[in-house]
Amino acid sequence: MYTQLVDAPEGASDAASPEQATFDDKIDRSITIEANDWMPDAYRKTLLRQISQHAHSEIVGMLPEGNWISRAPSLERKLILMAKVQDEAGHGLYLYSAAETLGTSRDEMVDALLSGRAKYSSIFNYPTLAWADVGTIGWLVDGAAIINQIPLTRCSYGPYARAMVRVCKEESFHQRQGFDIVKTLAEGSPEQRAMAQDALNRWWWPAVMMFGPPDSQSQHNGTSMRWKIKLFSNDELRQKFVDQTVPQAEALGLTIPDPDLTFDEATGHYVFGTPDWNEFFEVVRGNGPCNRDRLRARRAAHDNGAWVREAALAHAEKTAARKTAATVAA
Ligand code: FAQ
Repeated sequence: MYTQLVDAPEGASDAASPEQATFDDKIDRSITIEANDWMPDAYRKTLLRQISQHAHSEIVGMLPEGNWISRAPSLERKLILMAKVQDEAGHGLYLYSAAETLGTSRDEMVDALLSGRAKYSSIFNYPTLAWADVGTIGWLVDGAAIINQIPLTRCSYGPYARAMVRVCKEESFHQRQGFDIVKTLAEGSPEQRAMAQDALNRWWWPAVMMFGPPDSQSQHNGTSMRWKIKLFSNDELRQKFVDQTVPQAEALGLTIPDPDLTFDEATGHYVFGTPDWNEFFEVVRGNGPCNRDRLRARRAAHDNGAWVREAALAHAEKTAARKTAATVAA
């Protein structure tokens, strides 16, 4: 019953209620919480915050790579990249749907993103300067996303956990396509190899920081882990990412830009340098290299898509009216 100890003012008054006891018991026994189940307000708020931020990340995350669809070096690469970017839109939609089950509408969430009130992943505020960046995003960013998201398929909230199953399968294809691009460049001409190394130099630390602030500065690790929304802390996942990715870089013959990186035989883990956390917090505050561009692009996409939403609504109204007329006639 340790979930009753969660430091959550909104849920505090429910601590002794039968609903709270049932909720705690389900969490303790790893039985998923479903949309219609009673849940503490603080649990609902935390989930909404994380799932909506995650959805926004998928949608904003289409921009750095979408930018390269017309410039991909072959028809095959264009097709693959287009499918990948389209998958990210799908992930955003599954996640908005999962978040809607918690009682907030998609319009409200999108409004929070476009008005700049909502957060999305820091990683998507860096520019894609060369084709190698597209490969590096697939390799590192989708690689990091898989490590972060596989545990989410087992998280305590059913609609989120189920949405993550398909997302993770698709992310795994994305990671492989990225690795394949980087491998092709790494095995190519000296210029291509240099392009791959340059992209790794620029994306390594932002990818390491994607997992969130260090555990010592994470506000939500404690509560989210007790509620089994997060099954691992930010630092635990970051370590898994480094341990998994360094050998991949070695296989590619590329160098991780971290002079402090060493393998600790005793623990079986890599020891790595300290990321520039000031940079991370600046990016999260909206002052990264591309924050303003990203929001400008999303606002323009939303405005340009207004006619599609209007048409879909008009079609839904017509279909509903026809159905009602048919029912009345029958
Ligand atoms: N960027 O207390 P914590 C992808 C904020 S999807 C911006 O540790 P938490 C697929 C955090 O919100 C990538 N803000 O927070 C793809 C909180 O602020 P708040 C997204 C960040 O939630 C690939 C504050 O800092 N993935 O890549 C970041 O317990 C390629 C304190 O932090 C997910 O969203 C950050 N990196 O842990 C798409 C996965 N980190 O809300 C296209 C689900 C932290 O109090 C192309 N989310 N903050 O104002 C999670 O696992 C968690 O939410 C964490 C953060 C681990 C991201």
